[in-house]
Amino acid sequence: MIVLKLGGSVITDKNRPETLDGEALARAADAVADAVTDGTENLVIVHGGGSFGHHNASEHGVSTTDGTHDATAALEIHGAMKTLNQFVLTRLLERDVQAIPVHPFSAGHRDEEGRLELPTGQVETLLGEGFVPVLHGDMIAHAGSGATVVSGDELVAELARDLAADRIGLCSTVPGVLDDDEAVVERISAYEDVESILGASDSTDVTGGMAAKVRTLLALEAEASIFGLEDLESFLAGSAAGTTIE
Ligand code: IP8
Repeated sequence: MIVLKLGGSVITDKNRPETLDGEALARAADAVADAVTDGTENLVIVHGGGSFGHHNASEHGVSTTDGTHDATAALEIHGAMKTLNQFVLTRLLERDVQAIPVHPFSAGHRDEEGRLELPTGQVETLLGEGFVPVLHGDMIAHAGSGATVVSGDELVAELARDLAADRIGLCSTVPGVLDDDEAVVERISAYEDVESILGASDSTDVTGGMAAKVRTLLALEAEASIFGLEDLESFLAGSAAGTTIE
């Protein structure tokens, strides 16, 4: 089973609110469609927000930890993410990829400590029936805090753990984890390998910076790759792409 995250900044124009990067999304959809045609099965896609969702969330002061009890605010953020999700689905369906949305707001919740609980039976069943489930960063019910944001990266980690993923791919705006000379680091097997490049601190990095991504991926069983859009095809074909985290 493969979990593929399409970064929000890859498929949207981050400088303009609610604007798609149509070309990048089409390229990503082409790569997925080619992989499916070539026999890739058991693929789950998760996408981030980019210029969708994030500005609504910050307007309402909502984050992964700060919640809202205002349903209108929650629905505005959720609505923006559903709009982007619809664009992603449409591009996939146009290419005969049997994509089905799974909206985390209607599926999971966080407990009082902020831990994410995401039932994955629907994703597993959709995979078993030959569909490609497409999840996205979203709002989520949060015990004691109303509703908070759940990021695509959190969903990737949860899905990979729960469904025992074989491979995880994060398609990003950079070609991998870069060293001080901007060269792609090929392999990371311990955080100490890259601590000097990414920094030792966790605290500034709760919203999905590279350090947080690497730490999360190191903690997972499955092998993970961080790569740019130009490497999506080779990742899906089973080749090494960008930085491999094992
Ligand atoms: O771009 C963001 O998901 P992410 C989701 O993966 C919202 O952090 C609602 C802003």
